[in-house]
Amino acid sequence: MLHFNERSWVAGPSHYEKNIQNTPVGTSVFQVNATDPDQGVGGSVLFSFQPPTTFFAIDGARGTVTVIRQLDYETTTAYQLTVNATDQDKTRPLSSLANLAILITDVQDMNPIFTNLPYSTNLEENVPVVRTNFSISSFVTVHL
Ligand SMILES: [Ca+2]
Repeated sequence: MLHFNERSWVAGPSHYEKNIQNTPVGTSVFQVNATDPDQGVGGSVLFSFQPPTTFFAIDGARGTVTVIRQLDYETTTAYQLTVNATDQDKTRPLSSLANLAILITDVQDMNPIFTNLPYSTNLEENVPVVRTNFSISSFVTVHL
C-alpha cells in the first residue's frame, strides 16, 4: 500500500501571544503544539524559527520555546516570531507557519535613589528627643 504525505501540521490557532516578564536565560516560556495526521515520517514534525532569532530557541521535536538571551523591556517590548513546522517526509516535506508574539512586561527593577546626599543637620544642645529635625525622602524613577 502506498502512503502519501498529504497533510502539513495542524495547529490550533495560527497566532499565539504570550506575555512574559524579565525572564532569566534558560527559562521555557511557551509550548507550540502541532499534529500531523500522516503516518511515519510524513507525520513527524520538526519546529524552527523562520528566520532564527538570537533571543529565543525552539526545541525542534517538542516545540518548547526557551529564552537564550537576556530580555530587557527598556530595549525591546515585543518580539514577532514565525514558527515553521515541517514534517520529515523525504520526497515531499510539507510545512506550515504560525505567528508567535512574545510581549515583554515591564517589571520595576530600579532601586529607590536618595536625593540631596549627603544628609547633615545641625542640632542644638538639649533638644528634646521627640523632636524631628528633618526627614529623609527618596523617589523612585519609573520607566514607562
Ligand atoms: Ca505530513
